[in-house]
Amino acid sequence: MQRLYFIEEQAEISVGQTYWQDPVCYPSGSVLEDAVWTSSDETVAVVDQSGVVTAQKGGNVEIKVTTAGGELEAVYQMNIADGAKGDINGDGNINLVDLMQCLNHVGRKELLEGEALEAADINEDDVVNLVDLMRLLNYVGRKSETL
Ligand SMILES: [Ca+2]
Ligand SMILES: [Ca+2]
Repeated sequence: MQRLYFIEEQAEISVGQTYWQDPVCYPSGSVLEDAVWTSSDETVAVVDQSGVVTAQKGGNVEIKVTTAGGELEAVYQMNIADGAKGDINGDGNINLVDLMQCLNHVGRKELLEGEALEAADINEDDVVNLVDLMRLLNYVGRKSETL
């Protein structure tokens, strides 16, 4: 009897990153042609029909591949780390300290760089400006549940 399984039963990536693994078929045989890939929650991660997973937001999803005829299937768990968006100083919390750092950057008082700059770019448009600052402000001020 043929078996289909993933070597990595669990994988972890961050928001915006992609991941890919093909399942192993035993005994060997090419069963992946026209296989169907699905994600248990497409708001967390989407998977294309080559099995490439793209993380959308933090959470856990199950990635499943089913052979074209539906005879075999394999699943693995995908953990999406929330990334460090908003946590500019990287201390694990998003709070006033981060807000001040963002404010200082936007006000050109103290420019952020590297990972801090990336964490401050909340909407991921490659510039840290008022838009990011406002989102951070609303989040820290609890006006918004999400960044
Ligand atoms: Ca922080
Ligand atoms: Ca931005």
